[in-house]
Amino acid sequence: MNRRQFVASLGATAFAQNKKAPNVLFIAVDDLNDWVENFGGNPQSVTPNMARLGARAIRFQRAYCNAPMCNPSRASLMTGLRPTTTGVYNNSDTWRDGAPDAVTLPEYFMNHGYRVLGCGKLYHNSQPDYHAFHEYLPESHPAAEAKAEESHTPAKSAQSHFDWGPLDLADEEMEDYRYVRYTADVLGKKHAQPFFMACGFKKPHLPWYVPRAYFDKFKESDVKLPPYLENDLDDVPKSAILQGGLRDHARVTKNDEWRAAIRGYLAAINFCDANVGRVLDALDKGPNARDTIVVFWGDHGWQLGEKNQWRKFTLWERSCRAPLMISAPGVNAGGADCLRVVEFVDLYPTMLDLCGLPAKAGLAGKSLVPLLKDPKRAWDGAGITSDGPDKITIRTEGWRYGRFSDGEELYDERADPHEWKNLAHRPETMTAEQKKVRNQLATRLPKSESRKKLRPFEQLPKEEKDKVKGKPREGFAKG
Ligand SMILES: [Ca+2]
Ligand SMILES: [Ca+2]
Repeated sequence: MNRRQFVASLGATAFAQNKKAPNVLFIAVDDLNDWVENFGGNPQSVTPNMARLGARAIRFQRAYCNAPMCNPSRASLMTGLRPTTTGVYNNSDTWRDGAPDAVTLPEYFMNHGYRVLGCGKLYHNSQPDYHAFHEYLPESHPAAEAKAEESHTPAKSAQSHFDWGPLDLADEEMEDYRYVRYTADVLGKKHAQPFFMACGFKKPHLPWYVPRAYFDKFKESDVKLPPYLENDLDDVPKSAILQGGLRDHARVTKNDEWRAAIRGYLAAINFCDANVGRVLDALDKGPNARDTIVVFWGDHGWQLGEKNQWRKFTLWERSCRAPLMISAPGVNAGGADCLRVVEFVDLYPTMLDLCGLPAKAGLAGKSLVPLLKDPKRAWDGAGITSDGPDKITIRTEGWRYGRFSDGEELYDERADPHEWKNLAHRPETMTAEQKKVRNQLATRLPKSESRKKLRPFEQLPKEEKDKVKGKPREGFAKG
């Protein structure tokens, strides 16, 4: 079969009526937790455009990242391999060291006739795997945005990037707008080949500096605090606690800035929502609206004071749950919730299945296409999130079990959605049923956890760094 015939044969399963394989719009959002309309994380969050996408997508309400921070979460999603397999657990790890032979998701699409384009943050800073793209608009912080950030007055609790506040700047001057422009341009054109357009937005990652209009939509005094139990951490293993998160919380509460900080995150999410809306507008108005799959995901959750913790880096629901929506015209009409447990390693096989590409051996996840067709069907899913060897958690529909070097956790999610009562804190008080659940969940964890030492990326010599980064096949885009 020649290449043209091969491309024409793509999409045979899911898109039987269409002649061309479907395009893919792949939207990654940095540090967006479930404070998204229709995901229920915070009813005060304003995300009409994400909701607009949700109205035509299956909204995976129980989607879990496989690592609770940028680099390992994204490396895992893009390679389809678990952190326990690759040993990529930290932001500093050179992820290619852990997965030297992996063909990443964009590269697989490239190898199967797709035109693959990328912009913004798809991988953690400095390790973008450019060679998997025909063209790439790399991350770059506009001078006007940097200047506006400098003249901003820091919050009292500010510490390095942990800060928020309005910028007197137009949306068009913000970094994320560069990615809007590039993506909209691709979506607005007709393409000879099916395309895979990957767009990585950086807000709502810290610092929460966004144009003033977004702050003006939220009043600090109206902000509600998240569900909170003061002595919540008394019954958890010590290594489950993020010490830096405790320090953040002490600063924020001492300075009486809890509401102000939440307002900052809400504003940053609302800004991101506007950008998502612009991309959706470009898709809807352009020639690709009918045959483009949209996949939308946040790379992990975020804590804003729950359990006295801020940021991600922990193995509780707030940190592991992330929004995932898949709109697949022709497969489902969308506008429905899926309550089955899925995890980000499922995305790789799902995308191949949806686009009719040959299945790839050795991937950790399983295709979610059956759930896209019938979101209520039975599904024996589990979300496994790792934060290093001996720090791992597994989530099923009813339970979360965590295993640490210094203890265990078991939460009954139906009775205790905020994970306040660790049933495994005192094993002698566990019921027979709880012990049975714990044992069942423990057997579903990976049998081994990689302890391979990976080189810290920032310490590599320049030529090694450049090799890891690679180059786009046709060069960098300007914008
Ligand atoms: Ca992130
Ligand atoms: Ca507790």
